Amino acid sequence: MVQENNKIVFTGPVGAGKTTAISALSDIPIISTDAQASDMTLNRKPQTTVAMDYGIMKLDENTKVHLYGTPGQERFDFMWDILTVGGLGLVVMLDNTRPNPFKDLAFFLHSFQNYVITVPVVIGITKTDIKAYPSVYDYSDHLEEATRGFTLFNKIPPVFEIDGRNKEDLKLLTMALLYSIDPGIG
Ligand SMILES: Nc1nc2c(ncn2[C@@H]2O[C@H](COP(=O)(O)OP(=O)(O)OP(=O)(O)O)[C@@H](O)[C@H]2O)c(=O)[nH]1
Ligand SMILES: [Mg+2]
Repeated sequence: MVQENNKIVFTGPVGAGKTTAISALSDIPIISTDAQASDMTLNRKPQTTVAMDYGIMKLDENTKVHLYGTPGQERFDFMWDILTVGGLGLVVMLDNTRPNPFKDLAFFLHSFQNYVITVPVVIGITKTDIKAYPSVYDYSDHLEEATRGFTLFNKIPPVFEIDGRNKEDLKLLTMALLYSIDPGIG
């Protein structure tokens, strides 16, 4: 029987909800490297990922999607390149309540530039329940500027408004990525 293994990577700034998302999606207890954040006021949450998150989403009996989450903090960026090896796609999660989420978009697309020129990317905007603006259309409008100097593998990546705690929202986001990797998947 054919076993299909697919690996995707979740990235984005501190607090965007990467660890929350992987634990909501995973069919196994996630492996996480969250540690007590040294500056709680900066992160507004007690824990932060220092190396990676890992979970598995089972699409059917033979198809597994390996979910890897990166640390959001730039000081752990040595993990970013390691985690993308063998990956088939990227989820960029952005926190709508951050001071400059368009800058975050550009920063993460640039940081993962070598990856996203070869594999598709989807974008999920979280915490729109706390702050409704900017909208998904505003993010789409900023994509050209955010990718100046290189061309994304999927030229116009979809942008979704999601709740990082909501499994159905996360499934939609992940399936959008998986279908752009392989329309026949699942
Ligand atoms: N109100 C609201 N809270 C959310 C949403 N998505 C995620 N959260 C919360 O925001 C926090 C996100 O924390 P994490 O999942 O640790 O964030 P992370 O992206 O892994 O952060 P680092 O590992 O520090 O880079 C959690 O407390 C979630 O419950 C959302 O859409 N709305
Ligand atoms: Mg995390």
